[in-house]
Amino acid sequence: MVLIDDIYAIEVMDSRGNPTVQATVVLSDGAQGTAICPSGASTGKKEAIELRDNEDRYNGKGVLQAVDNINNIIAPLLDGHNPFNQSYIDEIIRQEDGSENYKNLGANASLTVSMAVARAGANSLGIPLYRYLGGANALTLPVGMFNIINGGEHANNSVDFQEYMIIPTNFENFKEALRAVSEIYNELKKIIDSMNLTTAVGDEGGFAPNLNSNEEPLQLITKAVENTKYTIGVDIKLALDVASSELVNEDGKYHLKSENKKLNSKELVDYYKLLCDKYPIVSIEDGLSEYDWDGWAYMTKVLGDKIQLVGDDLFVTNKNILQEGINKNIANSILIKPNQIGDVSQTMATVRLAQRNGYTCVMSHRSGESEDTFIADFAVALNCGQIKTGSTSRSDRVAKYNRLLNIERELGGLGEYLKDSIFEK
Ligand code: 2PG
Ligand code: MG
Repeated sequence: MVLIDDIYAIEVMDSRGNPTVQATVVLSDGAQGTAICPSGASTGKKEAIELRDNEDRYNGKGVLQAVDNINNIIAPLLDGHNPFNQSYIDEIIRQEDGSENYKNLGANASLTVSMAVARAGANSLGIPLYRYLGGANALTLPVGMFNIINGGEHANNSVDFQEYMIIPTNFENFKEALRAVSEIYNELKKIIDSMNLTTAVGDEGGFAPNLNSNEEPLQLITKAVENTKYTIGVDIKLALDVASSELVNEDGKYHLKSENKKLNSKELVDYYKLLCDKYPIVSIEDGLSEYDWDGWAYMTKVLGDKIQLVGDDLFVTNKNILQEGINKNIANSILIKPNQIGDVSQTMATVRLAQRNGYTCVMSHRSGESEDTFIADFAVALNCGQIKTGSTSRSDRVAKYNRLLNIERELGGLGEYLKDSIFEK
């Protein structure tokens, strides 16, 4: 029987130049799995705890404590256990931590080991990770949400909304969809350049120019699409991640600094309605803050029958919070970020709950990423149907898209690409 033989961790770099955790799991048959933890900037308050050292080195962002927890606590704990029993492995780590949110061992320790165990298991069996995690049913290539203009916490520009994404909805496969996005992305670069604005990119590889309103990115993206052979509203639809928890001030209002506006929930929803009437927006993430559940109920009532309303900071990939949202008719979709909950099997449980209740699932990167492509396989494994992992630039972002290209090739005619059917309401 194959058993866990060794686990070790080190500190490595993430895409923002901050340290993060890498863990390697070695099995008794010699198979190995390595994983690297992502890290968010606009984090939900109820996310599992990312352990940072808060010492001098790396301006407090060191993760030596989390690394140490893996090397000295988790490794001996899992030694000799069956690597193929993922939920049992995760449960052992959770029990040892003893909290609801991995505040003792760190979710950056637990998740990284959890992912590395899954990878080692897949490698031991000689099958791809998506097949290992999803079985024979893992056949769905996700439609991408590509963040091509960055604002909010992900860039130092004047745009308040965090992410402006394009969704290639009218393509036969992932490969052609990706090509369209790349062509539009490069067209957008020309447009921004011609306005004498910077074409430097933000954390997720989208452009981050200073603009005069939160609508202007939509205008520029529309123009970019129109300059290509693709049709806006038919081939390409739009999505926003407002990350609005970051916009709330002490007065309880949403401050849109670029427009000098202070809006209450209803006024902000009215603003979205206006934008949705003018542009082919099919999805809005964190349109209201994680504390504004009354506002969310209103937004779901007003926009929920037409627009995918994604809860990110709102649900933090947490099954119990999602259940509360389902009970209260809040949102109709959930963002899935494994490090918000801290292990692979709890992430899967949240996806199962969402899918059972008709909530769509969007697999997601964090703004701090690495070359790790776990989420690409995970999206296919869970038949999420959607993924967001940045623009078509920066290796930390395209690594995931490149992985999906390879999965698509591997699946051949058996793979399913959902096109826009996923947004039909
Ligand atoms: C988000 C994410 C990813 P962060 O808000 O959806 O795009 O950002 O990782 O900074 O939370
Ligand atoms: Mg978000």
